[in-house]
Amino acid sequence: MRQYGGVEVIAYETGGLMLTLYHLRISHFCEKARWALDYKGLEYTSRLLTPGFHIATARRLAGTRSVPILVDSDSDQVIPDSTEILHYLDHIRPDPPLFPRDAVAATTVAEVEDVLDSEWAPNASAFAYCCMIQSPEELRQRWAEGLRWHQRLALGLAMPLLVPAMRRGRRLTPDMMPGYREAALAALGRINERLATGETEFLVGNEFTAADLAAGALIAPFLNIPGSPWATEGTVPEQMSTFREEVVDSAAGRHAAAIWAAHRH
Ligand SMILES: N[C@@H](CCC(=O)N[C@@H](CS)C(=O)NCC(=O)O)C(=O)O
Repeated sequence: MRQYGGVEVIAYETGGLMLTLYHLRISHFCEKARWALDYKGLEYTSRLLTPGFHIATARRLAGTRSVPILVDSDSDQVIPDSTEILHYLDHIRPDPPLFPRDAVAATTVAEVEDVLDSEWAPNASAFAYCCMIQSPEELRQRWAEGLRWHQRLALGLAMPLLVPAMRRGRRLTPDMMPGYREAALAALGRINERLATGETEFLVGNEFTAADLAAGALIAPFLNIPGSPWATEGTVPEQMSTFREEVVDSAAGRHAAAIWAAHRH
């Protein structure tokens, strides 16, 4: 058994690969990595982390503060960042590809993925957290899903510190919401434009690529898809339901829903 930054990595051997994914359940960036691993048919050990405490694990493993992080104990590689993970998986399991072999198409995929990663996802997430953080107990319940008893206990104890730290650190205050919303919808508009000019069901070319996977994973949290980690029953704050409606009614939202239905098994 090998050690990474003091953390024991217990991995199953799968065709010579020993992969462990450190992730959070309701994180859309983590969904990108989970989906890519499933798409490649790769088995992996799942290390579900406790929100808040995941930052310390990320620091120990990769010197970063965010997840997902993939550890390949076969090659002693630690890969932080969802996009890097997708590239790494293409490297170790080329088929089916996530990035086209054609260089021009691969550049376009990377550009579309970047709009989703850097413009849509952080703003949409900040907007959603501005809403959720107004009800810390509901947020705790959502975060607690899938965690083990000691993780739930730690989360419950940490919540009174976590909530104000997130409000300050990630600027999750009501006055910031219009800016996050506008930036997220502008990014969505760029994806809509791309879909309007496309001739196939995919964002780039006529094959499923990392661009479609990123759209599916990063937009799905706003589509309330039954069975997804983000499905909620009951009412959500009005600002959130209006935002969700705009996403659901957009070409990008419809694309993400179709991609999820067809490709997220
Ligand atoms: N660019 C990174 C972003 C990952 C990210 O923002 N992860 C969030 C969870 S959704 C996180 O761990 N945030 C902790 C922090 O940044 O403090 C990726 O693609 O993996």
